[in-house]
Amino acid sequence: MKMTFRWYGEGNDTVTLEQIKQIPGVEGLVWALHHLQAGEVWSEEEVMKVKEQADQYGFHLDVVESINVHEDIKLGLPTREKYIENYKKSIENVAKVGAKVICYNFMPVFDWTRTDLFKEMEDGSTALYYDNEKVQSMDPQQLIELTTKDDSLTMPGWEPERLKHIESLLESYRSVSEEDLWNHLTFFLQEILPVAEANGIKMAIHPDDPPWSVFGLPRIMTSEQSIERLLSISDSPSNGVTLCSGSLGANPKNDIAKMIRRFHERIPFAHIRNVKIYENGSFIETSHRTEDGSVDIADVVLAYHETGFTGYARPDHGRHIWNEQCRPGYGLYDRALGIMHLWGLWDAYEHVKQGRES
Ligand code: DNO
Ligand code: MN
Repeated sequence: MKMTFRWYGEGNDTVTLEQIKQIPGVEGLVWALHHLQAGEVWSEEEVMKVKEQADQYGFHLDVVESINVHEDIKLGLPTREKYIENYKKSIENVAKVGAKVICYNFMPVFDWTRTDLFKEMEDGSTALYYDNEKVQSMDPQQLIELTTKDDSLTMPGWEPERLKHIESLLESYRSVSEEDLWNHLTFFLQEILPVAEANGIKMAIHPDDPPWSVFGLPRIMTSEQSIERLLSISDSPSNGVTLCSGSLGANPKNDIAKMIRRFHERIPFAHIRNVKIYENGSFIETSHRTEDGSVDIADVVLAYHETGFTGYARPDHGRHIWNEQCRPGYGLYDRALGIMHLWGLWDAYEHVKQGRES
């Protein structure tokens, strides 16, 4: 398991590279050019700038998250051709700084959805929260107003600039079924996988978060069956999954450890975090410990350990603790604690294994 940490870039993140360097066992940054819109080419010059910063601290840039897919590709519009060509150029350019995995998602309009970015928990910390009833009863415009008040504190994928056109965006999806979305994903992958392969890059789709339809939009990466179907699109080693235990884990029917044991060869990137699910379908992001949430994180890490996982991992999100002011889910403290919890489990399993072998 290679441990990584998501970093939003100089001047765009409250966490510094100096701080990340002091978290045990972190070897690489999970990065992106966050100032670019979906569909734009990531130029060689721009990716080189990130490399220069990472080099100063000895971090690799093996994992990109995310090169976002333009809506026209998801909608299957004729204009997708141009954006697919741009995507190919971006793949080639990130390969020049050593990228080996590109995490992406195929969620229409919204990336991950939450109703509360700083929901207070019993111990006084705050965390990202999804209120199922609120989402059912709200229109998207209300939710946008609730979660994008301050530009610097929005969730990635909820850029106010893009969501200005929300009504027409939603309208354009009215006639797009889940089957259509699968077809558009297939078209996209068939175009880009040869380029990814030629550049030694694995494409790793991130599951939908939450793993069900919101606002009537089609969502297709939600379960073990979806992963099976995604992998059947192409046997290319470049066609893989970012297995996010928190996203898939919001549905109690998803057995994450089982998915790891089944699909481990096609998981180049692991997001490992916990969520606590409530009976009405709401959930909150908790600490990484199994006992604090609904996902058996100890078994998730065991599954990676047993299958000899050599891919990349990150703690995904954390709570906001010790009064840290940061991007929702992306503070330093709780993600660092999460990493140490993951290493604790991993090292213990390794210790037991070595003991058995000697
Ligand atoms: C959710 C997070 C997301 C994710 C993007 C991937 O679990 O990991 O921000 O990074 O959806 O494109
Ligand atoms: Mn994730």
